[in-house]
Amino acid sequence: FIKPVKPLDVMLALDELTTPQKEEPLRVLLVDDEPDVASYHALLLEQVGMVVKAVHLPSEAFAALERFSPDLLLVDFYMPACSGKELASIIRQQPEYVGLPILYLSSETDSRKQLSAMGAGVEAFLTKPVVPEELVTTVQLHAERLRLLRSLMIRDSMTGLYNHSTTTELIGKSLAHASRNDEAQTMAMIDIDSFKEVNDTHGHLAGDQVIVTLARLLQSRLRQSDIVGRYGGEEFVVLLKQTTAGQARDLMDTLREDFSRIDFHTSDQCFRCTFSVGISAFPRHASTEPLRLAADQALYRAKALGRNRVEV
Ligand code: GH3
Ligand code: MG
Ligand code: MG
Ligand code: MG
Repeated sequence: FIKPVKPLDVMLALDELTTPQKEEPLRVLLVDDEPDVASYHALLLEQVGMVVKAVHLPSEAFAALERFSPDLLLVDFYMPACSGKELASIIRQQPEYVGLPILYLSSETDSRKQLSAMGAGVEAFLTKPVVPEELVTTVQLHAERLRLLRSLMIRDSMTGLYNHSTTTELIGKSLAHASRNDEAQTMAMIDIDSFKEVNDTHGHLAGDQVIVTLARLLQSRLRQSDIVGRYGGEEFVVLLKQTTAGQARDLMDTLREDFSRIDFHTSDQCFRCTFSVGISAFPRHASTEPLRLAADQALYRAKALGRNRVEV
């Protein structure tokens, strides 16, 4: 899994990552008792690239919510088994769906009835027959806002990496999985060297640029399945799946070398930066806290031995 190293590769990978990453298509769950109506609405949304699942009974909605994990729910207001309002109220009571955008779709045009239906805490009431552009735009608007809110909660806004609490949670889950499958995993704790000096010499903005660049380097060179988080200011944590300490050391050493060759520019100066790494291995350290502690101690050794190095 160690990709070949050339400074050019690093810069290319960084360039790719400065452009926004391709978004996953929006997912919409549709609940409508009339299959023809449902497929027409599904078609309108699929035409603009969304992924749509339609169910025809309100009772099917919960299983579909769980399995399909949509970004938005589109509910028919009048259905024989249970009204859209009843369904929306029940869904809203579940903590995990508190933020899920719910839109009604109905032939009901009486504004008083519409207003009363909104009492269930839904975002909008669209009337049938729907204007296609209105459906698409309203769905996009609400679903994208939910995506943004979710991302703010789990990621660090500066780098886009997982934030501290998400990183800790994901590492816990990953180690539990590793334990069940007798899998070797490795933690790497990364800390930028003499970063206070970088800030003092080149300014806070240049410092930020270094942090973002390192984040992108890690994200572009590690596997999709690895966990990469910003643990604190200039400190990052990586959990490498199916990787021994020796493999992790080689990989981190390659990244360390690549990073140290990147030129950072301010208006009048060019500078370089390094980082140090501490590595610890699971199952030698059998849970998150001992693993983190061991990585931290290894990092401390790397700093004490002169920085710009990897210690296990
Ligand atoms: P060492 O090699 O021992 O790690 O030295 P250091 O200077 O990197 O360590 P120290 O922990 O003393 O300093 C870290 C500095 O990182 C202090 C803090 O102001 C800075 N910092 C933390 N978060 C950010 C950030 O988001 N942006 C910038 N520009 N600086 C940050
Ligand atoms: Mg109906
Ligand atoms: Mg630090
Ligand atoms: Mg530091």
